[in-house]
Amino acid sequence: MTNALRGADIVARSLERLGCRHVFTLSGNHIMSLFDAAIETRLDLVHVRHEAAAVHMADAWGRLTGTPGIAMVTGGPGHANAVGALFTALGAESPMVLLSGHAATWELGRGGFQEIRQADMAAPVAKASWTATSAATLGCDIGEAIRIATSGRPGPVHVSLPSDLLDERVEPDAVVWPNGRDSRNARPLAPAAADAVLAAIREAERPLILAGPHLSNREGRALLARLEGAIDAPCVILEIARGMADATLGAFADLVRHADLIVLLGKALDFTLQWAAGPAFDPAVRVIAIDPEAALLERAAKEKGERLALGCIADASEAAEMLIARAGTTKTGNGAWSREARAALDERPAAWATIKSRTASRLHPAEVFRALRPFVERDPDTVLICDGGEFAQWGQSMLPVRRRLVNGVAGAIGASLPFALSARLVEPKAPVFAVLGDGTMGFHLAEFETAVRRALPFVCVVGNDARWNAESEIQRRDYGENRMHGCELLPARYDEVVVALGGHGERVEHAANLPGAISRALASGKPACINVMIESAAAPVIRRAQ
Ligand SMILES: Cc1ncc(C[n+]2csc(CCOP(=O)(O)OP(=O)(O)O)c2C)c(N)n1
Ligand SMILES: [Mg+2]
Repeated sequence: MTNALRGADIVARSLERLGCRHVFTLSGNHIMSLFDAAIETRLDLVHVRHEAAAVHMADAWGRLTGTPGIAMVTGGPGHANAVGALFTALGAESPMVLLSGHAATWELGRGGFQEIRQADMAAPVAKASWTATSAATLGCDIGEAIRIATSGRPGPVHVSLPSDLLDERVEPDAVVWPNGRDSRNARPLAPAAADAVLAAIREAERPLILAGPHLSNREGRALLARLEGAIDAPCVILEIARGMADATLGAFADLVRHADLIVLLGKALDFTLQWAAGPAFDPAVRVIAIDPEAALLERAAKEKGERLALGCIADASEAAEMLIARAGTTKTGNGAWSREARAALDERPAAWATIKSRTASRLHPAEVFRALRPFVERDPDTVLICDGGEFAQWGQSMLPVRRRLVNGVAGAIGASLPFALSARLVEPKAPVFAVLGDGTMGFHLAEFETAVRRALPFVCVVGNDARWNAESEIQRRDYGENRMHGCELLPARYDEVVVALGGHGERVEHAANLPGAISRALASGKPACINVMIESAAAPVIRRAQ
């Protein structure tokens, strides 16, 4: 039995074999065997202060690299804490795997320590969710989880690992190791289907290609830019819960009403696009759906009826490559429409260049992002993270970047600080900025300790208006000025909290002081918080005068 491996060794070595480096984790009884097994591998355990943060970090890793992020948490309450964060990863189509410790198989149904139906709990927020059943095949569980997470429409996968299987010893020749990463099964777009899509685009006068969050990373954006060039039709990513009202997309809402053909390139037909129906659309608009999932094509067929011109099963990126290849040198689209579309997407109100706060010792969000813009533009590898309600929406629309992480279609606030730590692990040099509201700052403030401990510098810019303003705005609009309550906060010294945790912190009350504060935060080389006192401002909405 001397060469026998523990189940925990099989899990750790399988992760290593499949190219995983960092494991975002928080310790707990059920997974201490995995912590022990990691010592014999090159795995780096990045241990954090809340299980949801571990999931958010794996999510950010998945989004930025396209390779699976790995989170590992303990069973029962650790798993329960982690599950909520999967919702964000699911909405963002992020390839990641959550491994949760779990009560021993012999305890199940007997009131075991922290026993709960973990796989059932994670199922609605995961692409797949199961409990491992044998020690010898734990490597296959890991391989299968990674394959599912990275295939088709990427997304989170959960596997629960019962503690007795992790402790069990298996003879080496009985271990079934996972296949390499190449086992990902890509679904190409058939050439004939690509030709049919291109013919429809050629026939249309105002075609619009819409992609989902999966193509929002640097590589996805570059691919869409190539597609736009090859077919001469605008390609747009819908990646946040505000959908067509995303101010990042400029006057998109005014553009979309003129489209006569919408090609969904792996973009789910959902609320973000108002199901391509209603007053925001031309009633005659036709839709083509290209999607890796048959269920989503069926959903599109049900929604659109005869307006669905074509439905094809294919991965979004594979389909984009095939469309580029088949488009060849014959221009497909309509140059004037493409130029008009780009102008609408780039549109920003001229007033944004000069808006100033009307409140003493408070900045307007536009002043904050005018100051931040030159710092963001300095390095093309800069990572921008936007989180929270109204404040960060200004940042999203005012800061042009190739690499950014946003709350996403899930519309869940709170992930930005874990995202920033993970982004720093992905990107060793270029600045990482997190811009977020003061309410949102509270979700994972303790991760500054993780950032200091692991020497992961980034700059967070908090827009401090002492309220959950997105919800205050709803109260003002729907219930009246005199019925606004339950959304106030203190103008707290988040900067001082960060200093206490070992980082750099400053408070800013005047626009003139912000550039200096940003320079000092970057130069500190520490995780930094610039606590900017702002006046509450509703998120920007860009509409052309009708
Ligand atoms: C997990 C989660 N909880 C609650 C909400 C509802 N919500 C959306 S924005 C927001 C307010 C955010 O406040 P803050 O971070 O201070 O940003 P502000 O709107 O004030 O700029 C809230 C509570 C949500 N989207 N996600
Ligand atoms: Mg706020």
